[in-house]
Amino acid sequence: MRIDVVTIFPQYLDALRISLIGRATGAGLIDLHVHDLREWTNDRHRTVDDTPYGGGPGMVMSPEPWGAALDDVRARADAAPLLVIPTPSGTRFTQSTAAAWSGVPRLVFACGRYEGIDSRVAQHYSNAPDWQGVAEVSIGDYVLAGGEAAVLVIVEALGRLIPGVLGNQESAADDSFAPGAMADLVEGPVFTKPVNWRGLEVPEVLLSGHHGQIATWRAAEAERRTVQMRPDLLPDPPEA
Ligand code: 6GU
Repeated sequence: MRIDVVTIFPQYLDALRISLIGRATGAGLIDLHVHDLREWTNDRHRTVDDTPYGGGPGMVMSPEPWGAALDDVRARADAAPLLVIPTPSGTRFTQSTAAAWSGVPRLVFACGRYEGIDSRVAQHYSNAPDWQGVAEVSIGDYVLAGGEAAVLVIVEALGRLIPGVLGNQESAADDSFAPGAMADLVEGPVFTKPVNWRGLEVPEVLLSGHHGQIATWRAAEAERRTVQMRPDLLPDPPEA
């Protein structure tokens, strides 16, 4: 998979060069390219924003540098990309979005700052030939200062679902929210050695070697933990 990220803070994305995603990039499973939006400005101050039409606080990112950057980045590989624009006003990015995008050959991320990117950028690329469309997504109901932290989240979530990125030791099959039996449940508690730590014992069943009983216990714990921590995930959620 090829991933391009356009941002005014390229160093913010350095975190993608370490840990699991860094290893996947080193192994050739992810081809990561980070670009500085200001390289597509022409003025002495490398301006990327302007005041909002209609008035109001803050600044809006101008469409011109974005159009120039995205056209250029598009041309650097053959595959038509999906353009992802992280924004608190987007549709929710979920585990199923991550699973779907883990199979997309090419993603381009446009990181907005300030009050966001002029809306015509999303409009233009959603109808542009040589693009697979535009996804405006939010990672949750809070406001970040820019899209960069959201891109770290999104790339880590989808990257670990690319075949070969996780070893067998770290299978994604029984993650919280994984499709199948555990869909819409969070994972239950986990334990390792020692069997007694500060007077707290590991549940007996986990020491029993009874795989059937262990699976039943884990399913019940996932259910219990979901009720306790995430009642909104249950079929009939109580009013928030
Ligand atoms: Cl994707 N971007 C920004 N700036 N804030 C957010 C967000 C994204 N998701 C939640 N808050």
